[in-house]
Amino acid sequence: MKMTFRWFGESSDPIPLQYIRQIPGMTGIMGVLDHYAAGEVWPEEEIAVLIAQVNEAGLECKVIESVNVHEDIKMGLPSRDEYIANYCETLENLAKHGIEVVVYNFMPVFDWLRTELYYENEDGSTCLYYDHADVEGLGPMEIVERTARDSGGLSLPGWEPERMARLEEVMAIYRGIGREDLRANHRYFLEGIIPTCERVGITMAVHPDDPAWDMFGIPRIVNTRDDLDAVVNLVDSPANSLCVCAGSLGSNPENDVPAIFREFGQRGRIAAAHVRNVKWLGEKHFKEAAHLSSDGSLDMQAIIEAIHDTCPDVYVRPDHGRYIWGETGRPGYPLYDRALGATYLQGLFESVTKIKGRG
Ligand SMILES: [Mn+2]
Repeated sequence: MKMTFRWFGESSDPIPLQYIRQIPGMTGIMGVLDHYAAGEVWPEEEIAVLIAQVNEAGLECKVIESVNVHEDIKMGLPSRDEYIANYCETLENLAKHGIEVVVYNFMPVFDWLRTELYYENEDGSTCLYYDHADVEGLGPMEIVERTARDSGGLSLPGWEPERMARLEEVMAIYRGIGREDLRANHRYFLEGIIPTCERVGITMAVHPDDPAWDMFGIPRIVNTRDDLDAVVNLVDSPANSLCVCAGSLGSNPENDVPAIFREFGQRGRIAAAHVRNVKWLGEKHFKEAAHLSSDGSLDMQAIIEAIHDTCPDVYVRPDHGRYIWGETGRPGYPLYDRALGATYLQGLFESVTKIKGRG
């Protein structure tokens, strides 16, 4: 298990690389050039600067999260071919600098979605929180405005302004797109990029939808075990793999998260993993708990044991965290609580390894 940490870059992440390096067992970051809009080519020179910065701090960067997929690709518009060609160019540039895995998602319009970014827990810590009843009374534009307001001016991954600017136009197009159409568009995208991935040695890792159900009547197609099976079958290549996210899949109690890790790990199709906990509060209603099993609803030991048994060398990161000890920053991406998560997950891994031997 290679422990990594999401880092947004020097100009947009308040957490210095040196602090990340000081977390025990931390070997690398999952990096991004977040000032490029979906569809733009990432220039090689800037990728080189990012990798050099990370290496100088004593860390490695083998995983990029995310290279966003342009909405026209998801909608299957004629302009998608141009954006797929750009995507391939970015992949080639990344491969020249040692990138092995690229995480992306195929969520229409909205990336992750929460109804509160700083929900206050009994102990005074805050966490990301979601209550579907809250969403039902609101239109998509109201959710966008509320999320922007609550984030205190910080840019949020997945909520880039250029994506939100076209919201109404895009929502109208999606009303005519069904699940199978969206899956066909996903297949078209993968068929367009996987040959490049195979040639340059990059593995694509799709992140599940978060939360794991349809939003605003628009289908989402990466929610369940069967959805993940469908994705890996769209193009049957190891370069077409998964970023299994415990918290996203775990938002739906019907998903058996440890079993999903075990199955797709055995099938050799997990290229990256996000390991965090959620606490179910009711139907489509949850909060993001601390990583510890007893703080939430997921069995973190079973998840780590599945990773140990089936994909022990995978790139893992603690996913989101709570805000504790007076820290402030980007919603979901604190230093302290993610550091606690990283050490806890490594403790579980060490324990399984000592009991069972190396995977
Ligand atoms: Mn995740």
